[in-house]
Amino acid sequence: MAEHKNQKSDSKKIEDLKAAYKDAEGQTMTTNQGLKVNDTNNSLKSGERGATLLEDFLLREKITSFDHERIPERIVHARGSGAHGVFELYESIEEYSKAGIFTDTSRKTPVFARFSTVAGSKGSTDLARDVRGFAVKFYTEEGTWDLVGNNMPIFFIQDAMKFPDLIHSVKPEPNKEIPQAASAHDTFYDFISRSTETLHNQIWVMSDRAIPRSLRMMEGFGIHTFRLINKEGKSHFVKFHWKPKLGVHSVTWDEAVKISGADSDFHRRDLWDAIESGQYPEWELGLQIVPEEDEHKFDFDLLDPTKLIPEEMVPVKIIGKMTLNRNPENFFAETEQVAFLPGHIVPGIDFTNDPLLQGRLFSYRDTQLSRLGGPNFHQIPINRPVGETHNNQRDGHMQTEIPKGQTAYFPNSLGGGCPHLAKMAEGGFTHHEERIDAKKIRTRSASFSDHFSQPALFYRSLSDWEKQHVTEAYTFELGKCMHQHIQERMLWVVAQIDEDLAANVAKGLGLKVPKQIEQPVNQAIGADADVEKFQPGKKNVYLDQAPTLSQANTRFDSIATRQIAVLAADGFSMQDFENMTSALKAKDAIIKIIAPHGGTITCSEGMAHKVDAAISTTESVLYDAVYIPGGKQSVKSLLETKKYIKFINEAFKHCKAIAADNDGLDVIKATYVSDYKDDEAVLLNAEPKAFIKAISKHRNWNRLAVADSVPV
Ligand code: HDE
Repeated sequence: MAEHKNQKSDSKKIEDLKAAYKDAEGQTMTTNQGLKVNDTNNSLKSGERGATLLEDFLLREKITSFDHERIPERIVHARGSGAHGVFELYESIEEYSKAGIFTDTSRKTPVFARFSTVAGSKGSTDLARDVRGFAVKFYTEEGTWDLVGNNMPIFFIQDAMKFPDLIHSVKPEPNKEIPQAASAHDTFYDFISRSTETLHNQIWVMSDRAIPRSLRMMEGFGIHTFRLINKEGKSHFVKFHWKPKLGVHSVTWDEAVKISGADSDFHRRDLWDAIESGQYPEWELGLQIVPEEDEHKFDFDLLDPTKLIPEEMVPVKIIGKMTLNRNPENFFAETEQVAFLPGHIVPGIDFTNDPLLQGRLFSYRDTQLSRLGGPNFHQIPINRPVGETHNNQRDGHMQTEIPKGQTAYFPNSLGGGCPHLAKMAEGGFTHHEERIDAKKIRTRSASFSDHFSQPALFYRSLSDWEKQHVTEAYTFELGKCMHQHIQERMLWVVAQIDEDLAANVAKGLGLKVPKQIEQPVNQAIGADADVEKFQPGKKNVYLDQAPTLSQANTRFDSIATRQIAVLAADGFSMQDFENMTSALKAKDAIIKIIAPHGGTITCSEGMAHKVDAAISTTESVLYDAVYIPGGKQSVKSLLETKKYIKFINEAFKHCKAIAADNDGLDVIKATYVSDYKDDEAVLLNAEPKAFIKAISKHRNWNRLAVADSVPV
């Protein structure tokens, strides 16, 4: 079978999947029974123009298969993209965990990662303002471990019992099925403003984290506190972090809205193309480890999934790296059918009593039963572990294995006692023994009642431009709510996080922040509970700022895979082009020639260059930076094609780096950019290295005040 260029296939899991690959190259068409097919275009009829006959088994097989192609989409995280890869450990952490994946540095553990939006349907846009799922399946020697996380370190709610309410509130409203893939509507804010535990995750969704530039440029978090268990059975608490090698970068809301129209597959395409071109995305795995003895030393409860442990309090220890190096062969078979279960763990990793995690341990297996049709979903190739599996579970829909022998029970003598149980020394799994002495009770711990301190810490830790984006996001989202009482209640709630933020949003909405509202009754408790006891307290400042929460402090050291739009037409200066693009390519940026038409254009040296996109088929929002080489004839053509001016103005508005050389400056003169020649990311007749530096900074946010006034 022909291998894709640049795709790695040296993992045990890929070898396993290959057994399921089917390649039609050079083959004859057959039915599912192996009968050779001679005509697949015409049904069997009584006469040339006659009715189709029921006898036509070829028609029936083809149409029946088609009729049943769809399976239920995921109830949440329906839209996603996945890729294969490998996890490598830098150093053993046997002091904390006995898991092979955390102790054996010689291993290359195969992984499959799936990234997703949460609220939208399978066909919705990639650039919705939303949390992103970040799920990784590790096919380890000791069994499959699924780390099913998000790109934000906290969650909306504290108890699984509320999940259906949360999701019903954010999904399209049930009477009109509007809006698709958007939290900006009444039911969501009705729920949010009455469940103040949601505020921390909600303010992250208002931040730029909810509109990533690329799936390759976002962090991942396991969210819950888990446990690591070492050989001696000692437990440490742990939070899992994924840190992208390319840094954490986002687009602006104006871009997100426009990208949704220009290319709703923007993230999916970006991930696919990067892997296809051999620019493998990489994330480092980091751990925040907390000794059991320190469980109660924090101002928040470690079991509360709406709280993060600031890295400034417990640093992240980097222990390994995930590289995604192979695209799926088939979207449905792999990305759609992959089933992640937080309950899939291996010896050395264990759960805590986080009530959200506990509920997830039930939900994920349950949902696969209707999504994938029965209990044998683990036999689907993408879900199979790399090691052998043996037990006495039998039958069910779509059983594809043929278990041999007379016995399907334990204990047995007729089957020689097999499969036999594993001793702990042989890797047998046992749960961490936790002493529990408690009443059975339906309630919420009072230690979960601080709802305002961490959203406030997050907001305080942001840079000015990030704060501006949060303000604009709240104004937009609440502006889409039709009920004033919901808007006002949200304003009051936001004021508990930050009064200036609430006041600025109120201004945009043409409302006032109410001094008082009906008490924000913490509806996380039962009707008969002591309401006063469970009210969220006023915000508490236990850390002034956590700089690691701000994207202003991420990595800015690479322009790899950045898409550079080169605006050129026939007659462009080959010297300018070569000088600039060879420097950019040396740093792994991707050059795209945007010409007035498709096909090829001819440079000043008379050579033909392939056009990547005609200006009429593309948009500025799809690129990271713009370069205009000189060449009189080229520049004249660009000026005659008005869309170029819009293209450049829009790049300027979105704070992108713009460079031009020689005659290319005439194009700049026709745009808003010409008024801002001193801007640090406007490079006119500058050295390529200055342009590279500007691109590596992702955006020139200092331009924001000016950029907002550019009318495109
Ligand atoms: Fe999920 N979630 N979730 N979730 N979740 C699902 O499982 C659920 C939560 C996350 O790419 C579903 O297979 C409950 C937190 C990801 O296939 C479902 C609760 C976090 C994915 C489900 C949560 C996540 C899902 C739907 C509250 C981050 C996509 C389809 C107790 C730590 C995985 C499926 C993929 C998918 C239930 C909360 C992440 C219904 C009940 C917290 C990344 O089982």
